[in-house]
Amino acid sequence: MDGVREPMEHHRAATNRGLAMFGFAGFAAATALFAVAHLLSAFFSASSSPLTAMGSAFIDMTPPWLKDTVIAWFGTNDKLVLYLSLGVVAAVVAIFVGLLARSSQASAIACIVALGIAMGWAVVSRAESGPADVVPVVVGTVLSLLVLKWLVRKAAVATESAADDLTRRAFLRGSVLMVVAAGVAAGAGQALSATRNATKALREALQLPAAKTPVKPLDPGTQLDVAGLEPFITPNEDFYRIDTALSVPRVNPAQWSLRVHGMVEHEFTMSFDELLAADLVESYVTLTCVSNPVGGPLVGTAKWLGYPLGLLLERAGPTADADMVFSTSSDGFTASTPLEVLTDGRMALLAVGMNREPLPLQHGFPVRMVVPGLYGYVSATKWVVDIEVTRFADKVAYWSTRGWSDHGPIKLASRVDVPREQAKVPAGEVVMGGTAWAQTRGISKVQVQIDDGEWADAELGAEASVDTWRQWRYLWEGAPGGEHSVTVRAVDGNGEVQTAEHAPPAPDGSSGWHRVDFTVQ
Ligand SMILES: Nc1nc2c(c(=O)[nH]1)N[C@H]1C(S)=C(S)[C@@H](COP(=O)(O)O)O[C@H]1N2
Ligand SMILES: [Mo]
Repeated sequence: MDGVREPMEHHRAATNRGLAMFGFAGFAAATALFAVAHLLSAFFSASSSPLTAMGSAFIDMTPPWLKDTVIAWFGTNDKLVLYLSLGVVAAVVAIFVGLLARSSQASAIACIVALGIAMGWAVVSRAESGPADVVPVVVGTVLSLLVLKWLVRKAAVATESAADDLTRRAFLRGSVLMVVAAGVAAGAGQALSATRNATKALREALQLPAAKTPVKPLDPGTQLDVAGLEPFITPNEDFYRIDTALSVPRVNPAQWSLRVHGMVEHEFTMSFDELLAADLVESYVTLTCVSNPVGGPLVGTAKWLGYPLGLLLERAGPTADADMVFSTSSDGFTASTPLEVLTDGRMALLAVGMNREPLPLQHGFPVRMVVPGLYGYVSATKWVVDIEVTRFADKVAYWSTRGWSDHGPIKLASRVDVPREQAKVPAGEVVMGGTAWAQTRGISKVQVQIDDGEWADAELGAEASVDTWRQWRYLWEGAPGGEHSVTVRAVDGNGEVQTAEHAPPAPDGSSGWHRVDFTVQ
């Protein structure tokens, strides 16, 4: 009696098969969510993967006795046990949501959205997460909704009474495809995070050599005593970051090398060890972004450790008709730096250290360029791997092909940090302060103007070098109540007065005086 069944039995088998299909649709949707979120998390903080975040949240909520029991039973496999348990719970929930979708898609969608919110919450509540770290969970959740909708439709068709093997196979093919694709995504995410973490660990383990030529200790007078003034040395974690990299390049120092070539007598390639073994120097340099608006924050000062680019080029021996150094980063960014700037004796560096640490990953680990006096886009190539000596007539760098000037000397600028825009300050003595920069020329004077009054000289902080900014302070005694403004302008080491003429950042840097409006109460 093969192939012939009683109608009731047949009905029951079909129902069971239907349940299995809907359950599997839920499972596949959940797999898509975790896998895609895990893949994307490689580009965000480590805890942006929902599995990691939920695991960490779970560990934090576990009572000590349970933690001790798990560790006693499973030893160092405790994390594996945690992930497996989470996986089983997630699978059960996912199957339940799939079954729910059979009778009510709306309830299933509501469940997934609620779970997405819970996972997003687990992610952002981790100490090391920022708001952007929810992106993987959000994308994963949206994707899993689409997968569920798609597979539930297929399952519905396959469980109709008129359904045949063809529709059932279509469902099977679709869901297996989803799970396999999810596996591939999760594996890729795992591999990506592993290289990321490996680079982080390599950086943390790296011991930079001391400078052969240390810079003289900073004069304490470089830092003026004004509450709210940006510090003279910008801490690495507060240093502005500008680059075209969607995800921070991960360069293994052991695999890093710099190729120096082009219009030179001797081409050569340098390894990271060779660079560290060279005579390194230190210097304080203020970096500035060409996109910094008047009064803006895209400027910072660090103590850099590196090898002079002038010596590197001397070793290569540029030919007489070369006039430009074209540097390329591991991710394809390029900058054109005038050759003359790199050989005129200023402290242009192939830098490995920033404020006594290896370069942070987002600031160019393991090697970047730092050139005093030029905006970053024509000089400060991070993750630099290639230096070609060439001519402006022959090559155009990344931002210059997009309308920015191919030369980028930093313009004389000054800024009011205190009082802040729209601040309310008590009457009497108003303390004002800020900073001014004209790298390679230095700052010789800063003046402030209250409302439409006379320009008055501000007090200057000590000068660390002509390549750094210089702080200023001004006390306004007997300030009357009401609305006021302060405008600042600087004079550089050559006696040039900062221009009042307003220019936007494009194409070669902003200009104009910074003015702050505030109220004396
Ligand atoms: N590889 C790479 N290097 C780069 C850039 C970039 O986009 N990619 N941007 C440059 C620009 S425009 C600036 S202002 C500085 C900023 O350096 P920071 O992020 O360390 O402050 O890096 C420069 N170096
Ligand atoms: Mo920049």
